[in-house]
This record gives sequence, structure tokens and C-alpha cells, in this order.
Amino acid sequence: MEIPEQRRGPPARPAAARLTSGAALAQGPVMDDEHWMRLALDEAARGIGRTSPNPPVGAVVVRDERLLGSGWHRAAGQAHAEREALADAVRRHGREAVRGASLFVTLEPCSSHGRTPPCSQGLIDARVERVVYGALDPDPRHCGRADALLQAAGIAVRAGVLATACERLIRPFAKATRSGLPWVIAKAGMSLDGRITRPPVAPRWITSEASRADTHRMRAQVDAILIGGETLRVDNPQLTVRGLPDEEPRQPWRVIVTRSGNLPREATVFTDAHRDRTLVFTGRTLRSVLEELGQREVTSVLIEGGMRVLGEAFDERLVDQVCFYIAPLLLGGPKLVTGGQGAGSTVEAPRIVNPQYERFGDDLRVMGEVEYAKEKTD
Ligand code: AOF
Ligand code: ZN
Repeated sequence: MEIPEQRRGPPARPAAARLTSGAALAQGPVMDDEHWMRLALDEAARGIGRTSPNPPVGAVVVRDERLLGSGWHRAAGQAHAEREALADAVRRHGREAVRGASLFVTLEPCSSHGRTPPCSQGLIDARVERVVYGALDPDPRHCGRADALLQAAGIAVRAGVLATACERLIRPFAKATRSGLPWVIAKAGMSLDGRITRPPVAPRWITSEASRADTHRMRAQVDAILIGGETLRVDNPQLTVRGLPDEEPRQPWRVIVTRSGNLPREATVFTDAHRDRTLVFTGRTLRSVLEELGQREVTSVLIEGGMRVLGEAFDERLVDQVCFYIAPLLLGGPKLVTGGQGAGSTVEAPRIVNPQYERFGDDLRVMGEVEYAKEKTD
């Protein structure tokens, strides 16, 4: 959904493409706002999983169809993407070159002091001529304020460029900001008939190597991985990020929810190098655990099973997104991937909106956001 060009203040300039001189046109295709925003999105992606409680954000500085600088928000407490990109452009081309340039950023520039000074003022001070951003900042301290601030300083503003992609990037931040709960992804590997085996044994895993490698990419993008006590007892999983090009991947929290508190003290999560990243919650509802994680600035959680925890997560409407790997084998038997009460009927069942299907080895990955049926009013 594209938010129309702002009408308040000085008229916004049309897309950069239409301002390009004939000389530049002769040199090659003209880049439009979407092109530069895609670069900003690439920058932002570098911060995924590292910026909580802040969102990942990327920015580029452009002038005369030329990329002057780029940057991304690396971690909470550090410079915002806009300041990183401006500093990069100044370092490469000098302060003068940035004057009159355009800045593309995936998120609305912030407009009041947090841990860092407001970006809107930074953009005004740098004297950029135009600011193009993707998503509105859901944080009420900033939401919708940047346009008037920038326009009052004579800067043209365009909002909503590649808004869907920019909003997708900040889903955990947006949910945590609005509800205090983290963004929850249910992850599971299963047979074609929705079963799992216990314990999973190498070399005959249910899912392919490609699926399991993908799981590590998913883990690297979240703040916490959550499992039930039974999964810990039976699988003794490591729940770490492994095998990625990143040499020192950040390890998410490992969260164990248990009814009995009866957990083996020699389990890997209590004894390995990351044991200080393991949290145990005993006798708590999943919702209250997620609320507490939200208070600890966890904005995204990957639930990796087992059946009871995933069942409760769906029954309580706590899951926002699924990531299921379905392997072409038939296990049969009683070990289902999710338990819980389940939906009373297909009408009441949660559904995946716009499911994306991707092949990983011989497996199919089904990924998408969960939509819950309306609560019954009678
Ligand atoms: C931006 N650019 O790169 C990010 C923004 O405590 P602070 O100063 O880091 O501010 C955090 C808030 O700023 C955060 O809640 C969100 O609203 C916004 N994040 N804004 O202009 C950025 N990361
Ligand atoms: Zn900012």
C-alpha cells in the first residue's frame, strides 16, 4: 500500500527519475525511488536480529543518480541508519556533496530524543533536499511527525515507497510496540502426515539438510528460541545459531517452559558456552512468559516445539507467523506436530494468509502470517 505523496508544506518534488538531466539520461537507465529504496532495504537487512528493541533500518544517500553513502542501524544505543548513511556519504564525498542530496530510509525518521538524538534534526542539519521513507514508525513518539518537521525546513518528503517490504521488516518491532508481546514464529519440521519422531536421530532426520540450514538462518533473525520441557528432555537440543557465514553470530535467548520444573541439569542448554543465555519458566502460561519476554525487550520468538507448547500457542492465538518444513515421508503414529484443543471447525481454524511455498532439498517450506477467525460473539 503506497501512502500518497505529502500535500502539506512546500510541494514535494516528483520522483528523482523525472528530475534527471538529459546528460544523465544518456548515460543509462534512470533509477527511480523504488530502486534506491531497495538498496536501503538491503542495508536494513544487515541489522535483522541485532537491533532489539529497535527495528532494523537501512538508508542510502543519493545525488544526481549516484550513491554517495549507505548505512544501517547496528544495535540499540548506536547511531540510527540515517546518521550512519550521512556519515558514510560525508566520509566519501565531503559535507558539501551531501547538501542538496536525497536520503532514502526504510523507516520514518525519528523526531524526538531516545538513546540517540532525533534523525529529523540530523537531516535538517545536513541540509538534504529530499527525504523518501518506506514505513511509518509505529512508536507514538515519532509516528507521523517527521513530515511536518522536515517540510517546515524546506525538505521535500515522500512516504510509503515499497511500504509493504519496509513494514515486513519491522513486524516484530511494530507488534512489540503496539502490544508489548513479541512477534511469534512457530517453526516445525514434520512428515507429510504432520508427524514428528522422538528423538530425532542423525543421519535420518525428518527434514533435509537444506531445511535445517534454513532453520539456522531463522534462528539468527530472532531474539529468543522457545521450547517446552518435554522437548528439552527428549531431544536435548543446542538451540544455537550454527553454520552461517557470520563468524560470530549473536546467540538468541533460549527459553524453556516447563510445568514440572523437572529438567535435566546436564542438558546442553544449561552446560554449554551460552548457558547464561538460557531462561527457564516454570508453571507459567505461555502468554505470561511472552509478556515477560516482551518486558525484557525481546521482540521476536521462534517456538520450536513440542506439541503441547505449539498447541497452546495456537489455541491462545499467540502465533503470528508459521515456518513449517514438510518432508516427503510418512511417519504415522501418535506424535503429532501440534496438540492443544485445536479449532472446533475449519471456519474457526487459524489460516495462513498469502502462504509462500519454497523447496528446501526434497522438503517444502510453508511460510506466512497467521490470521485468526473472528471470536464468536454469541
Ligand atoms: C530512525 N532510524 O535507524 C531507527 C529508528 O533510543 P533511540 O534513540 O535509538 O530511538 C529508538 C527509536 O527510534 C525506536 O523505538 C524507533 O521508534 C526508532 N528507530 N528510527 O529514525 C533508525 N532504528
Ligand atoms: Zn532516528
